[in-house]
Amino acid sequence: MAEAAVDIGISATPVSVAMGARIENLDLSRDSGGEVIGELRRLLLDHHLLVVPNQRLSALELATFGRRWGELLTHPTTKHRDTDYVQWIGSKSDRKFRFFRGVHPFGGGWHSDMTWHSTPPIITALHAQRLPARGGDTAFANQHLAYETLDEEVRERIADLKAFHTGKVFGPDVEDSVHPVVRTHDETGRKALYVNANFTRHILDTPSNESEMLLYRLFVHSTRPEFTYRHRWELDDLVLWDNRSVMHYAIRDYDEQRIMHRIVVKGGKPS
Ligand SMILES: O=C(O)CCC(=O)C(=O)O
Ligand SMILES: [Fe+2]
Repeated sequence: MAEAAVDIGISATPVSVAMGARIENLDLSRDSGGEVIGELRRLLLDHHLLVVPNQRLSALELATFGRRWGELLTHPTTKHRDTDYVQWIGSKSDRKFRFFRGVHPFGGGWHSDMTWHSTPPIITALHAQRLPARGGDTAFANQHLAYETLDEEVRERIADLKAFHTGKVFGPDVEDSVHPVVRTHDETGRKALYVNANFTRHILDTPSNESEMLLYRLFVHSTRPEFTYRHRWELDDLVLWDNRSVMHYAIRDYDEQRIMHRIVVKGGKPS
């Protein structure tokens, strides 16, 4: 009865040209029945990223919300104290993190989540707990647009290629995987580039210098500003994205503490 009474005329306002929509007037601690989740799923397939502001959810409530979307994965390095299914993403207030040299292992550098996993998460949700006064945005890049705007000749060249992704940045026992360079979204059928500078090391059956040059070319193209949206966080924002469609980059330009809670929803094997 309560569920049927929910008005699911959820309104979604685009947040950029490349992707994303903002959903107002939703309280996910209350409105998370099947119809709401179904509508959010549809919106996520259309927009690839959803910003749902003003969500007050504990870590356990976030995990409960996440389970409505599918099975949750854990992460090797970042477990929340209340549940293994929420990742606690934070840093000590320590200047050495600002403008971190190279790629910071957690979220710095463009990536789709956990592509080193054999069945990487299709959806990630990030919930803002504590934010610096300025900075700490997250950037996103639409990989359907990236794929669709490649030269025809490059699209043909990469059509059947596979790439090796490593999880060893998180520890010697974390798995590695091989995935197609072009991923077909299993729900929309749309193709996307699926390589990233954090975890993709080389292209299979390709001489190493050629593999390196091709990956470099793809990495540069895939993050053109035209494909991006940059999210400026407010406390209690919940942002969900589809890892089959977008890459993201946590921008480490701040000194203060920034804390996020995260859940990741398991997917199938990319194809
Ligand atoms: O902290 C962020 O903004 C994003 C970190 C990240 O890459 C992730 O949560 O998957
Ligand atoms: Fe990430």
